[in-house]
Amino acid sequence: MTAPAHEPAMTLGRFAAETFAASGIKVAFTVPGESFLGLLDALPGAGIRVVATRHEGAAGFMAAAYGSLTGRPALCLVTRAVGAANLGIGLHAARADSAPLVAVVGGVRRSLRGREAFQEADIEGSVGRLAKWAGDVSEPPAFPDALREALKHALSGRPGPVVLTVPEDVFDEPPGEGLSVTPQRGIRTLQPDVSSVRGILHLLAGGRSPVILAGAGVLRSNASSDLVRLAETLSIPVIAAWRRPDVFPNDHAYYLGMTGLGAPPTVAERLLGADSLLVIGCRLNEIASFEYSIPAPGTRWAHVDLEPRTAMAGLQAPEIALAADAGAFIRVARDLLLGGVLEAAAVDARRAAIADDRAAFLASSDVVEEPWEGPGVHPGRVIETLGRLLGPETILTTDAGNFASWAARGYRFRRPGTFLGPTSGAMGYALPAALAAAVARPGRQVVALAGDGGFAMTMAELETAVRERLPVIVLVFDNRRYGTIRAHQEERGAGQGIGTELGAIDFAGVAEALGAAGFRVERDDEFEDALTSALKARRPAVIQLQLDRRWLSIDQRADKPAEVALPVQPPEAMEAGEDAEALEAAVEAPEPPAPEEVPAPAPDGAPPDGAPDEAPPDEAPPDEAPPDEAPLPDEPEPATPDEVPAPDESLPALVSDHERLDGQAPASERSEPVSTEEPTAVAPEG
Ligand SMILES: Cc1ncc(C[n+]2csc(CCOP(=O)(O)OP(=O)(O)O)c2C)c(N)n1
Ligand SMILES: [Mg+2]
Repeated sequence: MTAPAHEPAMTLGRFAAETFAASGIKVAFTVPGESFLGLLDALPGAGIRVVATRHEGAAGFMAAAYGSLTGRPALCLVTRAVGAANLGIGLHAARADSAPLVAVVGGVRRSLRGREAFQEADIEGSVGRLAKWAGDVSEPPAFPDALREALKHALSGRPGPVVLTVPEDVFDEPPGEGLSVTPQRGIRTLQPDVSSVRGILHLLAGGRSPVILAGAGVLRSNASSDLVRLAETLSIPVIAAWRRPDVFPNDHAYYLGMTGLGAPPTVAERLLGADSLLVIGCRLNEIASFEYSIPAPGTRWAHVDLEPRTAMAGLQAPEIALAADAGAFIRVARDLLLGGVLEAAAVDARRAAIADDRAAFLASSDVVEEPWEGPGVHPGRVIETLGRLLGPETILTTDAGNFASWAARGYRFRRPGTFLGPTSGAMGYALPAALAAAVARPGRQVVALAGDGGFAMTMAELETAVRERLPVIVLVFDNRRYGTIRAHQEERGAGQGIGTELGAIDFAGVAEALGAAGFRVERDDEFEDALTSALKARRPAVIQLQLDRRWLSIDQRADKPAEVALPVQPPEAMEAGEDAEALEAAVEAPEPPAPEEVPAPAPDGAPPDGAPDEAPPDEAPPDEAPPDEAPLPDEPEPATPDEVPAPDESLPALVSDHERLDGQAPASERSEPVSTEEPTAVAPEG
């Protein structure tokens, strides 16, 4: 069959565009350059949306955020040394967040290489080193394999950014003989070793004060609801890793807060006091682990991650390191528990302890109690108002900076996939990330939180929002200083503000100039009206919040000494295993927390408000996928029946044949599901 006359000639640029599209890539963020037009111009024809941005750093943030939210890579197209250098911060952000991202750098023409050509540089050996993988195509025949390799690295193992540099003229070359477009695959969901799962369940069941620390891996595998049920089944509370607060419903009675910057003191205390700990889908980086004080020396712990920690650089290795997809682990763990129910007389004690811990967390995470009459707005009251007015589906993004500490402590996330924040701590992230969220989740309200310093770094992207019709709202916490660094200066006793004092910007006016709506808020009682108007406007908007400069962070006002310090010495972890005998008594399945008016978390990945997400979450992978490969992870695959172990009879500490204190048949024999299988209820508190 001959191609229709209007169809453009097949080139390697078009081949690449179609390969990206066939592999599930839907959007490209770019500042165009003359060095990749053969690819750029082919994208719309392949069905890939092109979003032109105002800076490659912002394009990188958008792609990183898109990858974090969806688990699928976006493209980032940039030109030669200048565009690649600007892109660097986005690569670092994606790397830190384990977000898939495919960057293509248009390089100098083949005939000019190595001759100090215009904007020529060793991209692979420079910026490429910020990425998980980088490659450089030298001749057209190498291009298809390089594409395949790039996609594989972006998606396999711990996902991350890849950088492929392609000489400009290669995109215009005809494809080689017999070359056809085929979707490139990620690696199939990594299933856990069942005996290790059993070992981890024993470790948790044997503890007196166990905790689960959950991170992005749980979100990526759409397993938040499963985690809720596992936590309820085991009567174990959950703490979210830094900047992953949406991994567990914050209004659930078992949620005890988020680690890292802005955490109330109860979070570190509870983790340091844990005698057993499951870290799942979390890298345990410096901030998330309170400078590596977690896990405490006395804590027995297990790590479930695509790349679990081994002993390194003075860090302790886990007792059990299990390389597995977080969701697959949780599902296998729950299936093992189906054979019976937790048999521990200590369950009641555990639940009582969780209730106490929850009360302590709530008491220490109040962000509005600080008396304040102005001038300027009270940041905690802003967060409280957001919590009241924004629906549970609203996606929040944040920038780096101390202004974010009020949200970190006081905002309650109720659904998975409703938060994006850079674990790289990169300023300038919030607005581009909000745009990416609006692209990926059309119809969902998106609100970005930024300081005046961070917002000014990427605020030109407001024009991108206007042009692309992405009605995001930005809250600018304006203290006219790099307040975080100023706080560090204060701590060092050098509070003169060298380099940290900034001038005023009329951010509301800037917003208007860029085609967005602008609001200025100087008093607490003005904020609610401004937010309501911005929400109604359905177009990009900036709300400039004037802050008194004395607010340095949630725990530190310049006129008051800091009240919260990281515990240096962990309290003694409770003695583990002392109550092993308690596990011999069977008890009824733990009750889930009482249902209430807050709806249960939506099925993972589904837009609970019915908003049309870009891809339906339940798209099944094609059956014909080869055994070791699967398509890009639109949806993690459910374990097939033969991958799921049968209910396990060999969990003596967890499961017994005398679970029937209430006279019921063993759970595995009932026709009705056991209570742990019932729809999850979410208990509101506070
Ligand atoms: C790209 C980048 N440059 C520098 C820093 C160091 N840094 C961290 S917070 C901060 C100040 C942020 O100022 P602002 O956005 O106004 O928030 P505030 O600290 O005032 O709350 C700086 C400069 C950073 N994290 N990222
Ligand atoms: Mg500031």
